[in-house]
Amino acid sequence: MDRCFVMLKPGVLNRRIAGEVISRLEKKGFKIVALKMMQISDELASNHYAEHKEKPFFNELKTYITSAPVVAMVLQAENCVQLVRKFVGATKVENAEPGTIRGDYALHTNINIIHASDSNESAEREINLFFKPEEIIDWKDESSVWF
Ligand code: FUP
Repeated sequence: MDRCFVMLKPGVLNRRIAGEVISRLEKKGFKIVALKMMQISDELASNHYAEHKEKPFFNELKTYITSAPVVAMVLQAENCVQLVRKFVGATKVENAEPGTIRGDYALHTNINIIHASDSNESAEREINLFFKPEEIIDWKDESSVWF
């Protein structure tokens, strides 16, 4: 089963919508196999966004991402990365369609509220960056018993 790293950025806790966003991800059907709240260090922020090191928005992005705790998650589903990215919406706020998380909750590209891996390779790298193997729980899904 495919996995995707998802991170609810500081704006989510500031705006008290962590439950709402997690609920939307759950209702879509993604299986949460890891979840924790954490304060990102400057070093972790630099590692995570290493590809943007030379970009003009890098320092601002780091300041934002370390300004309050984040909620880090690993989601699991078939074709997980592609589906989560669609669910999250476009990077540029003007392209983020209503109905997507970014389309529904953000007015500014630089302080959007959610990160999702953009490929299976990024997912693996980011999951290893944020989680120890024992923090990921591939639990037995008994949903068919309940519904
Ligand atoms: P995404 O994978 O959709 O998060 O997009 P990127 O990796 O390109 O960008 C990472 C973060 O950098 C975005 F969440 C917001 C920030 N960013 C800007 O502030 N300005 C830009 O022009 C592009 C990205």
